Amino acid sequence: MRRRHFLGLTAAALPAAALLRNRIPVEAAERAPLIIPPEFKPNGKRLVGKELRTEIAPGRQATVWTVTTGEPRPTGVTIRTRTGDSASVLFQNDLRQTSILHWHGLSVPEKADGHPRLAIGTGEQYRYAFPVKNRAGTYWYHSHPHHMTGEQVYRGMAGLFLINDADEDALGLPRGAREIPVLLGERRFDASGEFAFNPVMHERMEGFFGSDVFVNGIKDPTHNVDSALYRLRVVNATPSRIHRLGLSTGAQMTLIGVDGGLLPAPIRVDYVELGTGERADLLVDFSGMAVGSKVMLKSLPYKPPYAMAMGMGMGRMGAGGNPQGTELDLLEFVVTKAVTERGWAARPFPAIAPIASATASRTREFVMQSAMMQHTINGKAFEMDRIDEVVPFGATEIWRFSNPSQFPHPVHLHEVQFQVLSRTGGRAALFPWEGGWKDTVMVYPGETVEVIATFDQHRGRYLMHCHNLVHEDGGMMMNYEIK
Ligand SMILES: [Cu+2]
Repeated sequence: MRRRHFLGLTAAALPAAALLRNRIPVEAAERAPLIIPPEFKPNGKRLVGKELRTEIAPGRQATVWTVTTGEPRPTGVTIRTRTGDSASVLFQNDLRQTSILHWHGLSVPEKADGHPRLAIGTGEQYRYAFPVKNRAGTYWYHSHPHHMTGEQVYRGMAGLFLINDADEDALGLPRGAREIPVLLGERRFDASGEFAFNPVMHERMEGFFGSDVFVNGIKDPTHNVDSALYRLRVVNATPSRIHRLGLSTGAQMTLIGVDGGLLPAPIRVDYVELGTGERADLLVDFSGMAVGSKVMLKSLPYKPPYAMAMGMGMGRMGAGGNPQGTELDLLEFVVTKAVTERGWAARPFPAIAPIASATASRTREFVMQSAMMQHTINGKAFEMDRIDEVVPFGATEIWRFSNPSQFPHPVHLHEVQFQVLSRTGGRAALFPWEGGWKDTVMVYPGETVEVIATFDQHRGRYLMHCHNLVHEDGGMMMNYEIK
């Protein structure tokens, strides 16, 4: 009672202007046209990591660090290729920091994986060449230098890496203008209108959160659509946010794929939760909607599991941005053209054979801990040249991640796609967006999650780490070698 009374008084004491500012309806806000980044085949193309000024909204410029073939754009170019093709890319680092690109979700030779020890200096170049082994899916790339991944990805060093294959072609999924990349980011502004990245003490533990939503580098975007079925390739490229993606209309979406490509069958969902690094391949249906209809892709509100422990008061002192679980408008769709088409008919999706637990030669345990201003795996912070685990080439193993900390950890493995076997503690369930092949899995406080993978594509040194970029840069990362 006392607490409720206190909160009531506080609200009443807020200046009227502050209350009003929080109640501006979506319609009143000016939204910027979404940009669709240009697509390139990885056939020797030079990609430059570069600091440049570009429009992030009509009439509003800001400095971004991004990956470009030359033109100033607010987000990285999209790479598109096919399974079985070969990829070659020349990365040129024109940033004022060391950098290197990692192809998130791809199985590539050690030299092409973008391990932080391979980071190059300003003005240097790095040549990547690898066969495209992965099946069709929504993969992505981002920079991966040690201690600076958070800031670089936050400032724009990321883009989509799309792979198509014959199995996927046969499904007749929406394509061309009906296929939309949705790279989710967020920023805060400093007094001069530039992006600020300055995590305070609490944010070095929980994570860094923006005050403004960006999609494909555009702040608060809108996109015109036909009254038809669309495919959204959603990548959570925020530093730390767990998005609960849903539609403002309450309509269901069809989840067709996750990190490592198509699910064994489409699933109707009310929402999909994506931690940093995770992807969702979604069908959203605007058919039958009248011209002028608006649909918002939202981050639906939820209660983060650690809110009770940290509180919203003293614990967040000095922190900014929208707290985890805040309701956010991400991307507005406006139906501007009525079309009548035969609807998409779901055909059988390619099957995925489960990896049997019995085929695992061993189980490894990993304790993902954030405590006393440190982020560790099995009590150790990352060291560039220490090999923490050695996996025999060809082995199938179960990796068990437990989280005794107060903060969620989206755990990512380089090189392999895995299957999620179980979750005990916490939410104690697996979710529709955790089927099929995954490379990043969310481990909430109190949870233990088991995944199974076969390490049979390349030998060499790879990484396992938390993909909350603040945790990763803070040391929650380890080397493993496939030998
Ligand atoms: Cu983490």
